[in-house]
Amino acid sequence: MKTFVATTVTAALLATTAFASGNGGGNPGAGFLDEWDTDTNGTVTIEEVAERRSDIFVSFDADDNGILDAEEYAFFDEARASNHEDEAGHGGEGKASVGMTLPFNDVDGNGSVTLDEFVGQSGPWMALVDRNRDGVVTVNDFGPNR
Ligand SMILES: [Ca+2]
Ligand SMILES: [Ca+2]
Ligand SMILES: [Ca+2]
Repeated sequence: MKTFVATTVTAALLATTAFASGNGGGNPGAGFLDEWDTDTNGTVTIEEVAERRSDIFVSFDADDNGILDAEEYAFFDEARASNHEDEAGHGGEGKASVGMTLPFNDVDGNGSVTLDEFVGQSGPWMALVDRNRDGVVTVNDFGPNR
């Protein structure tokens, strides 16, 4: 009887562990939706992206002049690097981080990024991530390439 009980407990523990890891950071796209789906309806729209990008811009524009200069952008790069260390390697999320870089957002190539440039790149950035081209980003745009 003792053996039977021990086996049951072990199986239960294994099941819990499997569920926990399956539900965590290993879910392709989950981290992206956590960050961008502000009304948590499972769909990231261009409006949500534009609004969130504007918030992000403002929080890194340390001197409030409407421009992320190279120095401010360096802080932004650092913040993203520490935030997303655990998410490296998911195809869609890799593209998502490209869309946050200075070269991607500095449309006129003058070395700094204005709020207009940053928010204006919402569409091109979504196009990178929106793999099935339905105009919104959902978990369907992540996961293994098929
Ligand atoms: Ca949404
Ligand atoms: Ca600034
Ligand atoms: Ca610029």
